[in-house]
Amino acid sequence: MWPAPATEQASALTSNWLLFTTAGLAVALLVWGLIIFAALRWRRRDDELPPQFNNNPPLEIAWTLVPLAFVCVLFVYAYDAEAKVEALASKPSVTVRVNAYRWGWTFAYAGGPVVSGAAAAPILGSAAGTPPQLELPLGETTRIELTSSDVTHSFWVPGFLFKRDAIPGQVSAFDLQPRQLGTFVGRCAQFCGLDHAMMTFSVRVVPADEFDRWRTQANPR
Ligand SMILES: [Cu+2]
Repeated sequence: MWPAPATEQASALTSNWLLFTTAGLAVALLVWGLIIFAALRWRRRDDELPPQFNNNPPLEIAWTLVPLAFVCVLFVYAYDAEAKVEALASKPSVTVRVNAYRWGWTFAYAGGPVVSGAAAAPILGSAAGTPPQLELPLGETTRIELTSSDVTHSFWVPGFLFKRDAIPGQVSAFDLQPRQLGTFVGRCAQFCGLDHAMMTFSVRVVPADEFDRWRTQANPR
């Protein structure tokens, strides 16, 4: 039912999501309950009106302050979750410069290697490529420095509950600390032209020693 948080950053979002859903559901049940109660209790039986009243300050203050308190609490928790997602480690283990272009991705690891690939089945224009794979070490912090070399794209890994726009001329930095092994789907989430739908990539999370072996092997000497 809930997407399993595959990174430390995603776990902050999952808890926030649960909190918002629970709070929303509690409010919904109360409102639905009151609607059903009112509809049954004061349904029309004859031509008499049910008891009428107006101007009830305590009631009005309550239904102003209680929702306000609710929103304030949710704001604090959402702010805290966002701060955890946005936080940048002082010393990330790996740094990758990610460049999005029409219609592919380049993952340039600081110190090598550089992995690049384009749309597998482009509709027009460029030749078919192979969507690239972003390799990440489990449990370590990888700094992504995201940019674009043409139009606005968006780096989206649904399994990480993470999406960030790739904007030409700007570098957006974020950290990913995977806590689950496996291969995850990645896509461009910002419509960027004809082959936008084909602009995919994958993310593979491997144990740290395997990551080091991959890196040594992929690095031409
Ligand atoms: Cu794109």
